[in-house]
Amino acid sequence: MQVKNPQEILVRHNWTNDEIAEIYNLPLLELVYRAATLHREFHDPSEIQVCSLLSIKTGACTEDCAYCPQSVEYHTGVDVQPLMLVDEVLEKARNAKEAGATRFCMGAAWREVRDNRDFDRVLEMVRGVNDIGLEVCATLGMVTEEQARKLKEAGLYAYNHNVDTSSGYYKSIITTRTYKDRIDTIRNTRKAEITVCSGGIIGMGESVEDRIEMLRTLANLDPHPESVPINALVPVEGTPLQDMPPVDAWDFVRMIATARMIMPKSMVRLSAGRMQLSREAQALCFMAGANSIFAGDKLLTTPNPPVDEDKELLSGLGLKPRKAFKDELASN
Ligand code: SAM
Ligand code: DTB
Ligand code: SF4
Repeated sequence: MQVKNPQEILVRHNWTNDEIAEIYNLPLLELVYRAATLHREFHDPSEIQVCSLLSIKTGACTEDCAYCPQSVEYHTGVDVQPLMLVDEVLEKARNAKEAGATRFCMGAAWREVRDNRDFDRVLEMVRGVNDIGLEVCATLGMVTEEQARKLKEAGLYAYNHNVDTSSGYYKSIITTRTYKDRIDTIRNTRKAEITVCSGGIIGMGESVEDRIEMLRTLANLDPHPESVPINALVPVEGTPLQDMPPVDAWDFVRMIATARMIMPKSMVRLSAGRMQLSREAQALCFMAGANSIFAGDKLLTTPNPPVDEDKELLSGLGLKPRKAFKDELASN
C-alpha cells in the first residue's frame, strides 16, 4: 500500500457546510493565525504570483450577469471593442512580462467559445504568449471538451471560469445560463488537462451561508482548482448591483483565510476589489494565505492599483514575485 504524504491528508474533498462555517466564523485573528500556519506548510510565504489581465474582446456580451459592466443589457459606458489582433496582444504580453508578471490572462466578453475564426485567432494568441515564456490563462466563457483540448494543444496553461457564488444565489445574479453549465465547463477544461482557475465574488448581497456554500463547491472539486480567485464586487454604475455597499475588509480576509484552510495547496488570488482595500488589509490577506494578485492599472474594464504602488506594497512587506511554471501541476 502506498503511504500517503502527511500533507495529502489535509487536502480533502468531502467538506461539509458546517465544517466550513466553523472555520469561517472563528475569531478573526485565530482564523488568520491558523490559515497562516497552514499556508507555510504548503507554500513559500514570501512569494506572490503576479498575474496580468487583458480584455481581448470587450463589452456587448449577451449574458446578463448582474455584476458585469460588459453585459449588453446594462448601460455602463464600457467601450465596446471587437477581438484584438494577435500582434497587439503579444505586445501587451511582452510589456507585462517586462513589468514582472509571470501569468498572462486573456479575457473575452463571450457567453461561450464558438468554433470560428475568432477562436482560431485566440489559439494563435495562446501560442504566442506561451512562446514569450508566460503562463497563459484564458477566460472565454463556456467551452466544450474539444475546444479545451485545442486550447491545451496551443499551450494554454490555465482556464478561468468562476462559480461566482452559491448554486442557490446564482439564479438571482445570472439567468442566461445555469450553475451546471459552469461546473460542466470546469470539468471540460480539467479533462483536457488544463489547470483550473475558479473562484467567486463576494459583496453581491449574498448571505454568509451562500459564501460558505460557494467555498464548499470549490473545495469539493477533485482535484481542487489550482487557482482560486476571490473577488470583491466592483460596483459599476448602470449594473443592477451598482448600489451594493462595499465589502468589509474583514469579510475579504475571512474568505481568503477559509479558502486557504480548505484548499491548502491552491494558489489563492486576492483579485478584483483591491482598490477599496487599504495596504494593511491587503497585508492581512497575504498573511491569511493569499499568494497571488492581478497587477496592472486595469482589470478587464475597471481600475486596479497602479503598478508602482503594488511594487512598493510587495517590497515593503518583503514579498517577492513567484517564478513562472512553479509546481502548479502537482496533483491537488
Ligand atoms: N465572459 C467570461 C465569463 O463570464 O466566464 C469571461 C470574463 S468574466 C468578466 C470573468 C469573471 O470576472 C466573472 O466570472 C466574474 O467572477 C468576474 N467579474 C466580472 N465583473 C466583476 C465585477 N464587477 N466585480 C468583481 N468581479 C467581476
Ligand atoms: C477573476 O476572478 N477576476 C478577474 C479575472 N478572473 C478574469 C476579472 C475581474 C473583473 C472585474 C471587473 C472588470 O474589470 O470588468
Ligand atoms: Fe459576459 Fe462574462 Fe460579463 Fe457575464 S461575466 S456578462 S459572461 S463578460
